[in-house]
Amino acid sequence: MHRQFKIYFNTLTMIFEFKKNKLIPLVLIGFLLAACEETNTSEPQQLPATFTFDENLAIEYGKVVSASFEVTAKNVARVDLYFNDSIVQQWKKPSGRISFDLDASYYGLGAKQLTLKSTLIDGKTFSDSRLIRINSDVEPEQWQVKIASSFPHNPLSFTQGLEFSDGVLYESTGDPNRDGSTMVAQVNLKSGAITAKKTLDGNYFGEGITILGNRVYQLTWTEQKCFMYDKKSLEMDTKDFSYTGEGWGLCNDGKSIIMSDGTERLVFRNPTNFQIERTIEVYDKVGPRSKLNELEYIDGKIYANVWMLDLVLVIDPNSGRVLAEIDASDLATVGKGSGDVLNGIAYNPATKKIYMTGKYWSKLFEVTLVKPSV
Ligand SMILES: [Ca+2]
Repeated sequence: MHRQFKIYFNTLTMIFEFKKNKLIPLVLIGFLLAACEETNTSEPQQLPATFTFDENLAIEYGKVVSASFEVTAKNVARVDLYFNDSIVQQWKKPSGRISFDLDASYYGLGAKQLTLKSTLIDGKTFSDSRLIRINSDVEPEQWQVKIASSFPHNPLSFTQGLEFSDGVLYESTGDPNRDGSTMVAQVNLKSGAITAKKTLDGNYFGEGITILGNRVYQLTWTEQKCFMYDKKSLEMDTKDFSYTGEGWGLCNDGKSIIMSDGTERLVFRNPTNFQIERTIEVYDKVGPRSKLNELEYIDGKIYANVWMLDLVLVIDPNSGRVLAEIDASDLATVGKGSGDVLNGIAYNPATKKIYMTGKYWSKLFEVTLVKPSV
């Protein structure tokens, strides 16, 4: 099948999946487009220079890997190798198979775009790209949790955020039934009682919270709004922030708001304007760790609940390396009941105590972390 035709065919198949009721006109449009391409392109494109390795090449941070590309055309004036947006190497009039070294230490962990841009003698340019992944060089430690204390937790709370500020426990919830049960609340730790709360209507699905200065920041799942409240009165700010993509979990390091979006990415944002300052990609030795949900910043590390697993990751905020995995399945055994997944981790810096719970759980636990003895 002709390459262009195949692209349109695949596109049509995808559209069919999502919009079956509009299939017939789309099929017609698709075939018309394909027919136009068939007549306009006289020859299949063969790139003058191509990588000799497949997509998703994985390299461990710190390692240097030998890679290569093949020059198949005779009229290539220059080949530039780009790592994301930067040229890292250049060859004049290359021919045959060219080897080069990929130094994974040069860039941080995560998915990177490697692009081979070839320029012909007549000035035409062609690009071949591969996604490569730089994995962590650290084997995560395996930690356990031990229950130190058990407290009641409101079993109607679909927990999305949990954090202490000045000794007060704050909790945010989502709204799976779209009935207006999204809230930001102050909670009495010992009784589990909600002592103050502000709710949003069913148009908003609340997500994580974090408290910086006197402000509570609250994400929404798909509504792309971050709402803010006075942390004492819970009075909502008149202004809010917008962002692109989904909102899942929040924490802060005292300077930046740190946000998860359900992927392996954690974004650091300026608390005064919510602009992105930097992004880390969370990786272990095998690859990306996605579905990062509720977050907590404890002693210079980011702790992240992994959605659908009874697992919390301990992450280096500078590199994105997973330093440890905390198996919290013992908590689920005792606290989950008929509730949903583990989600909710809070640290009280005044007492140095860590608390965990889950969505619709009837219990909230103070836990101690059991690390392997050295
Ligand atoms: Ca938290």
